[in-house]
Amino acid sequence: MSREKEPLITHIYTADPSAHVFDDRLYIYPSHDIPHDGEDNDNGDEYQMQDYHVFSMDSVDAPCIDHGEVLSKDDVPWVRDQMWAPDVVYKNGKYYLVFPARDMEGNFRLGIATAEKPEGPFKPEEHCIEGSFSIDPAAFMDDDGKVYVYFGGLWGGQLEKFQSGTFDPSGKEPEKDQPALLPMCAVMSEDMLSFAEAPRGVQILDEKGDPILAGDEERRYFEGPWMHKYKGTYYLSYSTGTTHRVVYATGDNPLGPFTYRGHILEPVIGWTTHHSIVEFHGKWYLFYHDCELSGGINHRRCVKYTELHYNEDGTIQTIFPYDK
Ligand code: FUB
Repeated sequence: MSREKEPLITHIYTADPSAHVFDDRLYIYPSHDIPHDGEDNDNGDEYQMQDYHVFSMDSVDAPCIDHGEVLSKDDVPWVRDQMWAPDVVYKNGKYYLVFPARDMEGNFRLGIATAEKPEGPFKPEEHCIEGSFSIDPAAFMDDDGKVYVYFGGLWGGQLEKFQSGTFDPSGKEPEKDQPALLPMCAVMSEDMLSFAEAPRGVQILDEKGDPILAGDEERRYFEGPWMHKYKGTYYLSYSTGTTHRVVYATGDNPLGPFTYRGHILEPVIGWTTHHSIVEFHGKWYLFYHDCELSGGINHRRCVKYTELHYNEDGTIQTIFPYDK
């Protein structure tokens, strides 16, 4: 029986699923939401994640296996708390977990942990990646083996406070008629432990070739980037945050510019929306989350998946999360 659009993992709360295929098996690297009774705020304090679990499946209809805790905040010297949305990339015969967390000063940074197997366990580096900041890293390996990490999130993710690369507590979003803040991209070093060059903003343009503006909340970047390649075109997808959509833009270079194309996923139950896109056994899938399992509590989310379809012209068919 298909589990499409149904909670896939029900024994713990999970969110922000990054899905990948390794050795013909599908692996999911999500956040692990911790239930508590605290209140929500724009700083994201309700997302109190302490560790990561890895899940895997033989096929989308097979049992989804929990490989258990593969990294805890107590094992990472630079981490204070809030281990948010991670991703994994395979390179140099190893699996690299790229993850965000608050450092001892309370600022979000990105770190690396390494494993011999896709299901972990992951051994963390002692320090965060030098020059890293903000949240939601998504690692994409191009056909030439180069790894690009896309990242950044507004508000709780502090992107507006890191516009110069260093933390400025007074940093604000641009005025509504100014270009929106951009997702960041860092080319990784060959050993995957550092940025090969300073991260740069990735341009997202409208149909006229003009930058999407900060006031254009239906289309501007908020958080949760993902990169995939389909028939030679690069697809940058992301959450619009305040308007609760997953949207996408396409381009012919992983560093952009990208042109806005449309919606992938309409709003789900809960404030956040976060996704990944993966090809598995000849079909394309969207992995995402909502708060159905907890009856709508924002920080108690559950991972779901559904098939994703392209049109002949390469555009993606919009997914309506509660249509069966
Ligand atoms: O899970 C914590 C945050 O919520 C993520 O970093 C965002 O993308 C949103 O899903």
